Amino acid sequence: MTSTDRKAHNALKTCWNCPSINLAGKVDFRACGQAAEGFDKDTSAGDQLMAECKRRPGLGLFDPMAITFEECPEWLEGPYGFMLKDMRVMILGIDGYLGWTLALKLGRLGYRVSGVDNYSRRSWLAERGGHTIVPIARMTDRLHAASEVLGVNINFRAIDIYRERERLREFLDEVKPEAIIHYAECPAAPFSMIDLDHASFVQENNVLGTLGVLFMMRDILPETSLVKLGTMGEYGAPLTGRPIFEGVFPADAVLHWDDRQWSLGGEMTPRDPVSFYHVSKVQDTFNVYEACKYWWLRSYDIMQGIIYGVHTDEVSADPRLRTRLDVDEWFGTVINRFVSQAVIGYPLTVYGSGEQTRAFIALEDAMQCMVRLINSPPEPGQYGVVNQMSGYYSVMDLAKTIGRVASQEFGLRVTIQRLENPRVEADRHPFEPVFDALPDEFGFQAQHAPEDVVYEMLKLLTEPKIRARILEKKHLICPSTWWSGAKKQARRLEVLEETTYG
Ligand code: USQ
Repeated sequence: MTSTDRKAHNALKTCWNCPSINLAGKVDFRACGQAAEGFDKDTSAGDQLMAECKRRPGLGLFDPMAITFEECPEWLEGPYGFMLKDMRVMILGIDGYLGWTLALKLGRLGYRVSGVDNYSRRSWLAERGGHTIVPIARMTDRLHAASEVLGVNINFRAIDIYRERERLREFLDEVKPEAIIHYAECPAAPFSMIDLDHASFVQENNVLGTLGVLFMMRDILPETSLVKLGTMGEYGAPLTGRPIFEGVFPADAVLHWDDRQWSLGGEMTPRDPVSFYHVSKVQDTFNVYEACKYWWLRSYDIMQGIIYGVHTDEVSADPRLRTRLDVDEWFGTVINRFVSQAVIGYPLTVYGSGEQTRAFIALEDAMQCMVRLINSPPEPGQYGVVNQMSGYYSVMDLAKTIGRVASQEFGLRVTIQRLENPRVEADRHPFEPVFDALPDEFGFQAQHAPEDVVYEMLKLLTEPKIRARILEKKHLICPSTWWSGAKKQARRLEVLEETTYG
């Protein structure tokens, strides 16, 4: 088979995967297994599993496995596989770094995008006196610009998904999204470690917000797929050196103990989170898993590596469409921080030895993954896990790469400093993540290497106005939030001049 006649990754998925299916009353999930017992036996279909299509009611009752996406006129082939015509996608957390970026991309591809946000990311930053260093417009201006520049009309409502559940329920019922993308959580490990109030806030906000969404889906959107943002940090870095599988052990994994052996295939792998924020994601994992089991909801839980970057075609189309970029101690992630530090001549803040290794993925690649997951919904009851990453690197290697690109391409002089590590984390550890599902099952191909993305970031961040915004918040760079509870600035352990690492 050549690449030209290879089928799209989701061509052979069937109505069983499609959110347009109506299973209500036709499949008795309580019977466990795709039991035919509950459907209407008065029909001529006998004991076969039957369903209706919400988009094509004229089909009547039919076998949901009989029609594939490539055969169905509602599914059209696009750049990321077959996509459901005018698919309704709701993004929870649409004002954030990822939510806004995805909204524009989906809108541009022809999805009908709606979204909610309570602007909390903006207020969490304000708590510390920080700001996004890439300026972002107010939501009303963003929406206006999306329509004017890209022709994308987004149905937005300001809602707190945990504290305004009734309003969320009403909006969900009104829009009836066929996929829900759940980004509406507090994403910062250091923020969750500030004190008891912050740890409680993050866990309550994240875990109970998600729990509410699951119950609403049970009640009003049982066929909708949930694409939920988890994190690679749920797994930690197993010191045994065993691979970090995608959520569950592979079918042929075996546990040997005490002269006996058992299959581990399909069992959840152990989690070993690295902050109270990461713990909230582990709790979500179990809540989503249970909801799929009890109510036959369908979900992909995305174990996402650390994101970096500022560019997609859509967010770069107009300054009012830019997505946020945080580089402070609480909300800035490591590559985004290092690049901004390089721009203002601040020695790159490597914590500890810098040998800690993490999974990464560029913003644009992450968006590609999301569209592919939306296009290929799980089956009823399926809790799928993907490790969403495109490579893994040590923090020190990344600092050196950023230093090299900044000095060779932009003439910046970059030093690296090793600081006392405010976190509790192993800095020498094995790390062997498995990340096969997205390329093998969803057709994902990473297209952006760290060097290229860093170059793109430097181009934007060295613009005088943005550089000035980094300088303005320079005092928020050095970490002072310690996992131990200490409140002090991290001490410098070593400085690496450009000549020693370049
Ligand atoms: N680090 C430094 N210097 C810095 C900042 C971080 O050496 O200035 C190190 C940290 O010690 C850590 C690593 O870089 O070992 C990653 O830290 P990070 O702040 O970039 O990322 P993390 O706290 O792990 O969390 C971030 C996001 C979170 C997401 C997670 C993916 O904030 O939402 O879940 O990345 S992952 O880490 O794979 O779990």
